[in-house]
Amino acid sequence: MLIRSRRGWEIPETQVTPEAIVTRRRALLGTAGLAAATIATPAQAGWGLFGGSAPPPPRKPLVAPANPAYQGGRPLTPEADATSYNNFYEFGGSKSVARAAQALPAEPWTIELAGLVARPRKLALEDLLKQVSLQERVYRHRCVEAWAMTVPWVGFPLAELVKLAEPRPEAQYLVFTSLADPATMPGLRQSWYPWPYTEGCTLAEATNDLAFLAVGMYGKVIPPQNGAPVRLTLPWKYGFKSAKSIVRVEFTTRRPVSFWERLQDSEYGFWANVNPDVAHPRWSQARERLLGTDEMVPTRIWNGYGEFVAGLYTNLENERLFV
Ligand SMILES: Nc1nc2c(c(=O)[nH]1)N[C@H]1C(S)=C(S)[C@@H](COP(=O)(O)O)O[C@H]1N2
Ligand SMILES: [Mo]
Repeated sequence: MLIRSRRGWEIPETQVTPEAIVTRRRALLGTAGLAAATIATPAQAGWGLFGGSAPPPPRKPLVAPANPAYQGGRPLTPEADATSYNNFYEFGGSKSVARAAQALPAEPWTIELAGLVARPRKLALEDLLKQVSLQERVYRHRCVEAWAMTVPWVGFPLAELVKLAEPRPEAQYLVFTSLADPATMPGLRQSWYPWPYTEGCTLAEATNDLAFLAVGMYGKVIPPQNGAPVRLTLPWKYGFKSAKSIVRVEFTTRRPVSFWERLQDSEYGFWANVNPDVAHPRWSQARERLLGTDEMVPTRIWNGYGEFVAGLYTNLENERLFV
């Protein structure tokens, strides 16, 4: 295994993982050694994690017209990095979950539309895809842990799903639920996490043009580790808001409490909009590390998407919009 010495900018993974939980887990396991074994090293993040004899299965092409309004503004992250350095706690707490995630049962897939909608129902993903405008958008993604990537997603605006759902006038929030399948997801055995993974946003955020549901990346069907077969991308918010492998979208009047918020509200709030000037309680958010090159670049407010979304927040001065 490659051992690389830590560079000055690197924050120990114990500080940076969305884990107050690291401490709690250490207490539970009783030994620091076991806890350390769950922490990813940079060397674990490559294709090597699939093992020399077990290459990742080839992905089917999925090509859609590029939407010129969303070009990323940075060089694309190499596909091998974006698809091998992941956060997907259902498959484990390290970044190297890609191989384990190959077990995700992504086909067939249905999404339940629930709560305050005209007609609560289950939609087959393949039927849904016939009713939306599939397109490619290059988005920057900023994880709360201060790494970032730039990815060509194939998908459709979340607003199109909202329209199909026909929310009732009282609906104000959307709640997204990720698959929780104990048979294939070893992370679910870690019972101190509030499974299933859930996230939420306001109806106004969901119908903003930036909010996107991805079913592909790099011109191919999205791989399991990145949230197959359908995951959210809310690129002006920290990455944990972008729930993977979504099985349910509920419309509600009450603001949901999401997975990370339930674990540690002071560190992972409901809004979680990107802002370099509002530090995470345990580290600075001023800069971010680009997957692939490890270059450090300044973080921008709203992850640089203010022209699209800043207007959503003008009457919310009393809310904790950024952590
Ligand atoms: N269901 C689920 N969705 C999730 C997560 C997760 O652990 N489970 N991690 C989140 C976090 S913290 C980030 S940064 C992104 C990572 O997406 P990627 O693996 O495609 O880079 O997924 C988000 N969505
Ligand atoms: Mo993240």
